[in-house]
Amino acid sequence: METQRKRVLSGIQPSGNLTLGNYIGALRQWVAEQAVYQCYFCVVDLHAITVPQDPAELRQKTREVAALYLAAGIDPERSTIFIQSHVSAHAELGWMLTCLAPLGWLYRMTQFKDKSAKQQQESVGAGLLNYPTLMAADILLYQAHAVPVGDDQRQHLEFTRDLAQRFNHHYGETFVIPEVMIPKAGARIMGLDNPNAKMSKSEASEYHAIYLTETPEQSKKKLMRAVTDSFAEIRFSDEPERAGVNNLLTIYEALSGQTHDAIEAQFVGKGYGDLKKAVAEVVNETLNPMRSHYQKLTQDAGYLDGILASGAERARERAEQTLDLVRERMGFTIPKR
Ligand code: ATP
Ligand code: LTN
Repeated sequence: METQRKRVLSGIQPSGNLTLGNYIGALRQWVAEQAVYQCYFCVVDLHAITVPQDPAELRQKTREVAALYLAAGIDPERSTIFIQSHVSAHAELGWMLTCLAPLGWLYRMTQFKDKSAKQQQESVGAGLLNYPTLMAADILLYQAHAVPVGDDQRQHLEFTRDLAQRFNHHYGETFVIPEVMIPKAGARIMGLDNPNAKMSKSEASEYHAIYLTETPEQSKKKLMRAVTDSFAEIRFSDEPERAGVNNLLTIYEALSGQTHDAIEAQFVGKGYGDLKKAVAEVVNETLNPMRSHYQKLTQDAGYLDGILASGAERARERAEQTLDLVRERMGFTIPKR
């Protein structure tokens, strides 16, 4: 098992079709980090069931997300790709950490407040409250130094750091305290139909999100219909009334790699229609190679299965090592092997 390079871990829930937000906020960074870190990327199916899922669909989405990791450029020779539920240590450490996590910390999580508000209070699942302790287990099992995520996960990372420190304080130095890694441009891509809400894969409305696996025509159509404003002025802005145009500019910035000044200069004297066309072009230029790679992968189920099997094996090796250390620290007997 390699120990020299620093480690990265991240994951995405198989709770719908991956969006441009998932790509810009997470996946794209992961691809770049493979050059520097020893990387672990998992499909977090145990997190997806914190809200109701259809079993057949969950199984299909889990494979789809794993295939998209490959299509986006995660290299299984360099990085470990696996499915969270294939490595039982996640659920085990998740439980141990749940017993250490103060309820007050869990109730304070904004994701819990948002997602539980959408359900009948009496029937909100306990898993939704415990979501962050399972996420902490994902990260701490691999002694990850860095966790690349979008801006919405900042609070969960703070929680993970606090819980790791609490563990180290109670039981002695055990866990690496992980750093959050948030992209400079595009850490929070907004919905095309409502630029004041985060673009999310589990939002059902038709014109909300760009999906990685849709056709270029569908992406273009949605971008051409994106909500803007009546100012007729193309500039970056944090005013809520200009959030639609700002979101389009942010997507353009993240995918073109140009500066704010260069982008604003490029659109002087142009209209929103020109901006939308330019964004659609750069979005499709970025996604099309991934789309064709994904199509090829769907034709070879055996190849994906092989990668997931060897990924789970590598992940288990690292995770079990940490779990033994935790067992030792917490006073469990270590199973004979
Ligand atoms: P759900 O709607 O099911 O909660 P989601 O679309 O928010 O899902 P997650 O699986 O929760 O996606 O997130 C996977 C990764 O993608 C995380 O690192 C998250 O921060 C990032 N991410 C998700 N949405 C966006 C977005 N709109 N902009 C930037 N990053 C995002
Ligand atoms: N909560 C994350 C998904 C997630 C994750 C992780 C991200 C679960 N476990 C570990 C990074 C590291 C989300 O994006 N909603």
